[in-house]
Amino acid sequence: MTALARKIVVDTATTEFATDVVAGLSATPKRLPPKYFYDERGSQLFEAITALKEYYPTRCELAILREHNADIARVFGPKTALVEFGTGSTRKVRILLEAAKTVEAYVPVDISAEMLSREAAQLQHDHPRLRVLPVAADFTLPFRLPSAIVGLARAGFFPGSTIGNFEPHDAAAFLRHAARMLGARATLIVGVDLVKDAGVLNAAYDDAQGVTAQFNLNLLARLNRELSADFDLDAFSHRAFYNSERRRIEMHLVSGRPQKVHIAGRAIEFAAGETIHTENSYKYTIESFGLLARSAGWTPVDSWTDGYFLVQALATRA
Ligand code: AVI
Repeated sequence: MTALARKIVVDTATTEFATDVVAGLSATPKRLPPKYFYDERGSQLFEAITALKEYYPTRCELAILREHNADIARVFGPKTALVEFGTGSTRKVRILLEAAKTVEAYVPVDISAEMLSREAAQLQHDHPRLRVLPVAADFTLPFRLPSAIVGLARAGFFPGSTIGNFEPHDAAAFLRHAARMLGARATLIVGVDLVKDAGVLNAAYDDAQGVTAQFNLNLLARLNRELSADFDLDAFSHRAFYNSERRRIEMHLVSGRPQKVHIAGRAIEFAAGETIHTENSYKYTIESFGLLARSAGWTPVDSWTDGYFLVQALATRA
């Protein structure tokens, strides 16, 4: 290998980001993958969203977990390893662990190795008898579970209604993948946002303070920062609405005028009023989520709800 060849380091993450963005903005209608919301600023804005009075899902899920943690914990068998898919913060699993005395090992799985090791170390400190075994991986793809959990029963935890950000066929594919990862006689606890009054849903994704608008627009700011794009943020606005036919919140960025934007050597044209579709957040009923889970090899075994949000326990067959 020549000295020059050794110096060229291909940043595959940036390349994939640029490829996804150019593909999405060249499609009709234009779209961007929601996973790119979560740079540092986007993660801070999402945290701020979870504290908004209009954004009920986090508050409702935490309250359900607090009220029913003992019942939820009863779903886990003796000597269990609990695998959390896409951990981020350990705030929710801590509530479960308080009651789940049969959980002997906790496996947080997240792509962000830095946050993962910080959260895992703190949790290990607070639960010295629990085996905390972090895995840095994309939780939507097959990953290797730690050999230290061999012999333990397996349970999964997927809170936050993240399942709603998947298209339904991708949600089913994720549930099948979780079933394969956890194996026979496993259980899975999933947080699911429920279909409800459109006014409540619209307000949750278009709050009065405009935090969700900032979260949506940060995607364009990120493209300017990381891919040297030249989006004029004042020329785009946030639009979120409940599509009752498809039972989903749609988030878009609307171009306020005809304009041309440059990104990664391409010129992208926008008509006035043209939108970039940035996110779907699907809402389920207890029945529709049960059907989805059954189609993916899970059986609903118990559920807890306040009418707004659902914590659903699933089991794989023996
Ligand atoms: C992460 N996810 C479950 C959030 C949701 O409610 O779909 C993302 C979000 N988008 C706008 N507000 C919150």
